[in-house]
Formats: sequence, C-alpha cells, structure tokens
Amino acid sequence: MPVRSAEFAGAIAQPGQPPPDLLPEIAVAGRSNVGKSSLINALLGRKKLARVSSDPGKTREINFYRIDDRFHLVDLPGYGYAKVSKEVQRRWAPLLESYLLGNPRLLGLIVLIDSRHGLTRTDRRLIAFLGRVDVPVLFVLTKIDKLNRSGRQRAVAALRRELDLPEDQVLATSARTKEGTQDLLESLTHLIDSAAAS
Ligand SMILES: Nc1nc2c(ncn2[C@@H]2O[C@H](COP(=O)(O)OP(=O)(O)OP(=O)(O)O)[C@@H](O)[C@H]2O)c(=O)[nH]1
Ligand SMILES: [Mg+2]
Repeated sequence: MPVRSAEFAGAIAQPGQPPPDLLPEIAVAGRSNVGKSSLINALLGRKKLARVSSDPGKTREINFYRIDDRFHLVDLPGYGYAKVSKEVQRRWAPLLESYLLGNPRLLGLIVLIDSRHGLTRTDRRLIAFLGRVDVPVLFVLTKIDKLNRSGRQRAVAALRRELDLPEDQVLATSARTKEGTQDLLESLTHLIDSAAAS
C-alpha cells in the first residue's frame, strides 16, 4: 500500500516535551549514519522530508512525520558517532530514555543495523536498552545495495543467529534502490492495523 500523505509534524528537543499530537508512533532507532533518515524518505517516497546528514550526528532532535493522518514515524537521534562529543551524547540519553520509556503511544520500534558492518558494540548497547521498552521490535539491515547476493544472505543469517530472531523479524533494505522498502511498509501497516483492531 503506497503512502498517500506524509508531512513533518514537529520535533522534541528536551526530555518530557510533549509530542506534536497523540497519534500512535513507530520509532526508528540506530547508530548515527546507519541510514535512518534515508530509509524514512525511501519508505515515504519523498527525497528530502527527513534530513539526511552530510555531517553525521546532525539529527539531534526527535522528529515526527505524520503518515496518512494515521500514525507518526519517528526519526530518533543517532548515537555513537565518534565525532560527536561525549557531552552532546550525554544529553541525548535522557531525551531518548524519556521518549522511549513509558510511552503509551509507541506501538513498535524499528532498529537499523548497517549490513556492511553487522552488529557493533554500540548496536548491542542500544538493543540491551531497548529490552526495557515493551513493544515489538523489527530489525532492518540497511545499505544492502553495497553487498552482493551472498553477502546479503550472510548478513541476514548472522543477525538472526546473533540475536536469535525469527525470519519475519529481520528485513534487508536499501534506501538507494528501495529494495525491501515495500515489505517494511507492509510490516508497519500491519502493526498499525492490528493495534487499531485491538
Ligand atoms: N549506498 C547507500 N547509502 C546510504 C543508504 N542509506 C543511507 N545512505 C548514506 O548514508 C549516510 C547517512 O545516511 P542518513 O540517512 O543521514 O543516516 P542517519 O542514520 O539518519 O544519520 P544521523 O541522522 O546522523 O543519525 C548518507 O550519506 C546516505 O546517503 C543506502 O541504502 N545505500
Ligand atoms: Mg538522520
């Protein structure tokens, strides 16, 4: 199902700040530079809705995109980028924590992993923290256009093995070629539909 409308709804820069409105949310998390903003644009069929960093570590706010007036896709600040000072990173943690923990609107999380690098220590730290957030998590490998067919299969298999994930909890995508983005959109729609039905 294609997205009919997508627009920037607002941002949160301070812990405890309210969201732009009370729609259900699906949040996109992952290391800086993993391709969060690019994937959001690819999903929505919009080139420049979410800002793609020429300077990694730039997305420092939580950005909300309103999709079909039904839910928010939420672009979380990337973390773990070496050039961003420890001081700035220390300020992000409370923002992320206050957003993610005890958020009744949050229906699901998408965790992005760079398919070329596999799980890094930073990814593992995030995943451990996300264990405290009680929502379904979908793992999405990014930038698969950089790998050949066997490399892709290896990346998916390694992630599934390391995190002990069922097949339907891992997707492989490219924002560049849009591979995998339809599947991801379907998973999101499914999540929203089943939440609406319950
Ligand atoms: N080849 C390729 N490059 C990609 C893909 N997705 C993103 N990139 C590139 O990776 C870089 C980072 O992309 P962003 O979308 O800004 O990453 P981000 O996770 O939003 O980064 P922060 O906002 O810093 O957390 C950019 O140079 C993108 O062009 C992809 O699917 N394939
Ligand atoms: Mg970004």
